[in-house]
Amino acid sequence: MSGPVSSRRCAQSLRLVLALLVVMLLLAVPNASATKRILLVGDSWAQWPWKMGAFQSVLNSNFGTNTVEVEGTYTALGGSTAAGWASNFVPDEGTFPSPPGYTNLPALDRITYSLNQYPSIDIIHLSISGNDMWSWRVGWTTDQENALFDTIQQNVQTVVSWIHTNHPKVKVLLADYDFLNITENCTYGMAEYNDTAALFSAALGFTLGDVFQNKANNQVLNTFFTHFSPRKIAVAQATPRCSYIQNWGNVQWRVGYTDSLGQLFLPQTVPFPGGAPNFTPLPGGDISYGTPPTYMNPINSSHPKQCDTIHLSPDGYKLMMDNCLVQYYAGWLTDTTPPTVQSITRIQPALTAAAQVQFLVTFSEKVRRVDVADFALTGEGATGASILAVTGDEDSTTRTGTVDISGAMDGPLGLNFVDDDSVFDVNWNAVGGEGAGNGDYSAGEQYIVDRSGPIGTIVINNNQSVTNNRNVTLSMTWYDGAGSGAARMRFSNDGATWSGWEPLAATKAYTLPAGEGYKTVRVQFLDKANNRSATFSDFIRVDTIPPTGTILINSNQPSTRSRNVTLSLAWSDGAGSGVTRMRFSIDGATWTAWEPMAATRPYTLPATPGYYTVRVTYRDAGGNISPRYSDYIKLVP
Ligand SMILES: [Ca+2]
Ligand SMILES: [Ca+2]
Ligand SMILES: [Ca+2]
Ligand SMILES: [Ca+2]
Repeated sequence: MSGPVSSRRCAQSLRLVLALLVVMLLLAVPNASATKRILLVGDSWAQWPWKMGAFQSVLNSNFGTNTVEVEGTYTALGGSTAAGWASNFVPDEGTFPSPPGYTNLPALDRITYSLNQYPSIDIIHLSISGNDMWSWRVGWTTDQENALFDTIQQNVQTVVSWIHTNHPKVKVLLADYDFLNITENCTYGMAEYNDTAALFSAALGFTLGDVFQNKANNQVLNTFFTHFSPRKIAVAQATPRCSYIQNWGNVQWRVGYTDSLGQLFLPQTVPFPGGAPNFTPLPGGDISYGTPPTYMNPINSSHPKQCDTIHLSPDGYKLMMDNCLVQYYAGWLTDTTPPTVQSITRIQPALTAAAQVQFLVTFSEKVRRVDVADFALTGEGATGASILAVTGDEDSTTRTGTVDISGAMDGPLGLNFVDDDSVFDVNWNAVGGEGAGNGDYSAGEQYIVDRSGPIGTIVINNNQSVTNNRNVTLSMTWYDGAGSGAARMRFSNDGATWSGWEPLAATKAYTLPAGEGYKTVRVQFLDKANNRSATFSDFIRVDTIPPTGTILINSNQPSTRSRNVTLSLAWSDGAGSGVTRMRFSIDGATWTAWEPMAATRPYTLPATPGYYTVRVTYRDAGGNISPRYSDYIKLVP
C-alpha cells in the first residue's frame, strides 16, 4: 500500500523510505541452492517483506537456511492496485524493471515469467486491494463503501481467477493486512509524531487531536479497511487452491502494545485474529489501537521512534509471515500426501424402499470443496435416481451423500467418487494426486433399491369355473423383477379382511366361505423391502345343490310295440351352475356314459317283451348328481 499522494511532503517521505529499502535489498542475498517455493505478488505488503528479507528470514529459522526460498523480483510491486493487476497493467519500467530481455512486461506476465523461471514455485503470496481503497474519506456512507468494495472484489477475483486458470497447480494465499496506525504518529509532542503521518491523516479527512482523538480516528480508518475483508474471504471461498489469511491484530496479539509512553497491554491479552473457516473474530486484536508503533516501519534514522502509518517494520512482517506459516505455509510446504477416498458405505439398511438413501463417504484426511458434481450413481437403481446433496463440514474427513430414489428403478444402487481434481486436502493437494481419475473410487457399498411390489397370479382349482366343494386348492406365482424378491403372501375373500402374512408357497389348501355362488379369492405379495403388491384374484362358482328333473317314455304312453322309444327329458338346476350332462340305466346298475343334454333322446329297449323302467340322472357343472328319475313302459309283442 501507499498513502494518498495529496501532499508533496508525503511523497518526499515515501521516497525516503524507498531509499532505505534499497539498502536493505543489497543486504538480502538470495541463496541460489535453495528451492524457490513462494512467489510474492502484489503491493507494498509483498514488496517490502521481499526487500526486507522478512519472509525469508522466518522460513530460514523454521526450515533451515537454503531450504525454502521466496521470490519477488518482478512481481512485488509497491503501489500496485487490484484494478491494475486485473487489467494487467505495465509497471513503471524505471521503478520496477522488466526481466532481462523484456521491456514493459505487464504485471500478470511477470507472474508467468517468474513461474517459468522457477518451476518449483507452487505458492503465490498475494497482497492486493489496499491501494484501491484510498478514494475513501472520513464520513463515507456504507453505500459508498460497498460500491467501492464491489469493484475491488471483482478485480481481486479477476486476478485470483487468472492465476488459477493460467497456473492451476499454484496455491494462492490471499493475505490481508495488519492494522494501520495513525495514533501516536499523528499526536503532536509524542516521540512517534511525524508530519508525513499527520498530513496523511488529514488528507483522509480526519481532524487531528490528542492521542485519544487520534486513536478514535485510527479505529475509524481500520474499521473501513477491515470491512473489506469479508470480500476477500468470499474470493478465496469461490476459488480452488486459494485461501485467505487474516492478519488484523496479529502483531498486537503476539507482542502486545507498546508506544513511547510505555506498555499498554501484554501479548496475548487481545483476541487472536480468527482463522479458517469462519475467521472470527474479524478483526482480531483491539481495533481501537493500530499495529504498535514499535512494529511500524521506522522512517527517520535520526528519530527511530517516528514511524510509518501503513507499513510494518521487518519484525512486523516477520510476525505476519509467522502467522501465514503457522496457518498455511507450513502445511503447504511440507504436506505431499494427497487425500484419497477410503470408503463409501451405506447409512441405512441395504434393502430399501425409502424415498431417499444416504451414503457415508470417508476420506483419508480432512478435505474441502466436495460437492454433488464429485459423485456419480451406479447400478440399475441409478436410473431415475439423483444425488440431492453432499453435506458435511468443510475441512472434515467425512461427507454424507443423499440420493433421491423416489423415481429410481429397482435394483442395485452405488455411489462412486469421480476425481476431477476439484477436491483437496487442507493444504490444497488434489485428491489422488495431480490429475483427473487417479482418485476415483468405485468400491463402495450398494443399496438394493426396491420401491415396487412384486407381481403375481392366483388360480383356484387349476382354473375350473365351478366346484361343489368349498375346500379348494390355490396355485400362486410371483415375480419381483430386479427387486429384493417376494417373501410373503396373504389372502382375502372380500378385499377388506386379510389373513396374516405367511411364507410363500406355490399351492395352498383353502376353504371358501359358506354359501352358493361366485367366490373370489384375492392374494397380495410382500417383497423383502416390505413393498406390497397389487391385489391379484381368481373366482370360482360354488354349487353344492344337485339338479332336479323328469323323464317320460313315449310321452307317457303305457305301452309300445316297438323297442325304439323316445325319451322326453326336462331338468333344472335352479340358481345353480346349470345341468351339463345326463346318463341312463335300464337296470339301475349299469349306466350309459355321461352325455350332452338333449330334450328328447331315442332309446332302444331290450328285445324281450315285458315291463321296462328307464332311469336318468342329471349332473350340474359343479359335478352334483341329481336323484334318479324314471318312467316305465310295457313292450308288447
Ligand atoms: Ca495431505
Ligand atoms: Ca486427482
Ligand atoms: Ca419389489
Ligand atoms: Ca346345482
